[in-house]
Amino acid sequence: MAPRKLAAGNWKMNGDLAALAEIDLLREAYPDPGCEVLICPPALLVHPMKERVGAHKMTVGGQDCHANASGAHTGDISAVQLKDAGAAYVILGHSERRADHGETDADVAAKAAAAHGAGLIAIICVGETEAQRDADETLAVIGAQLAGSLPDGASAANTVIAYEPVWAIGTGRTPTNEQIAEVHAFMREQLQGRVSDAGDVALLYGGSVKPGNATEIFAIAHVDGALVGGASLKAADFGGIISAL
Ligand code: G2H
Repeated sequence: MAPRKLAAGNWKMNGDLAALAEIDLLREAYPDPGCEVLICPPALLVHPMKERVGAHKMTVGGQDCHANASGAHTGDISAVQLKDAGAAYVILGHSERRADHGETDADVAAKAAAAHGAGLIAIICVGETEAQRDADETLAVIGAQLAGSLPDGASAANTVIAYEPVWAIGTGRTPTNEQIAEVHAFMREQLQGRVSDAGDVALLYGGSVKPGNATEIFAIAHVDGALVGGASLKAADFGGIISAL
């Protein structure tokens, strides 16, 4: 098995029912895409989006889940519920959740274990801040986040890792190809010993991926796809990224 090739869209807190028309455009433009295509909309849209996808092989995912399957957790959503609504994936540990909700690596590992238990593929996000990069701490930060966020039982079948430098998210700035290559090779190495099929775990790059830079980024070793925010909201932009992969 080789790593899955995955173009994953993260709509973040954007989109409404009318925005599901973008799914129709993607379906029509890419009846048989050459990679896996995933959209992670706000949780309210997971089920209607899945219905809109219909028989197309595009998949739908969540942007977070609770570590418990059910219970008194007002406002939260469980992995089991996401699965029931039609999700196949869930993004976990995105830097916006780590910053806005104080999520720790241990929280992410617990959520990933819940996702696996529910039959979801967990996309675990890691990434350094600008201050950490400037202090030459990037690999130490990524290594610690990976070690702390991966649950027992992680495998290429149930886990994807996304490298998202915090300073590149939504800023239009991207690391150099060499910087991306260094982190992705390091992540592949770090997975050895933690995951039996480490060579097959898909490693995504995320942070200001656009149609204009996707081809270059996808040519970097150990980049198996992208986690795309702003450019996933419009089918025309996301389509350019799907085509590049
Ligand atoms: C990084 C990415 C999506 P954007 O967060 O996860 O967002 O592509 O807008 O930088």
